[in-house]
Amino acid sequence: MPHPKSSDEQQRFRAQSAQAAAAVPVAPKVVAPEVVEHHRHKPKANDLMRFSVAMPEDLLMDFDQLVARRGLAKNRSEVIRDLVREALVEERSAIPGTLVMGTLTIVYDHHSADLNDKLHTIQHDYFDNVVSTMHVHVDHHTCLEVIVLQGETELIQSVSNMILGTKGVKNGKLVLASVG
Ligand code: NI
Repeated sequence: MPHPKSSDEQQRFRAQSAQAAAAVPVAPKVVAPEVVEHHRHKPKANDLMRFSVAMPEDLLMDFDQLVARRGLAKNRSEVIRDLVREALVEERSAIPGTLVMGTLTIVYDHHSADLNDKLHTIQHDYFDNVVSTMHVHVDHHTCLEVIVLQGETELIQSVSNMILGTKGVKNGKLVLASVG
């Protein structure tokens, strides 16, 4: 088409172009959302990302033995992920005000003077935070107790320390799990 020169010609050209545009039906462009998502290749939070780790050979050999001990379902990546999660839970559990669940396991001799009473009193004083207690009579003298605790981390740790510090408790350990 020759280039229009006069303003009349330009007007005619525009009118023709508008007619031509109106005559051709334009199909609405439909793109399925999942196709758009696929083409973006945006990494999602749970996508596995690769990175390389450098460590001394003897540490790596020890680590591989740990991986082997954790069973056939685990490999280096799985065990590293477990260790990272464990470290994060521990760190979060240390922040005051964080809600945690704790399992306190203690071993004690029930013949120790007043020990059962003392342990009972502590658990009744903090009944709001004691979810459940399992008592196992290990032998004639020894008892094992698993106390499940719930609440703000500093309170759970101080209740645990009270129990662990009670005279007659032979040993014990608190394990915290972050629930937030
Ligand atoms: Ni017992």
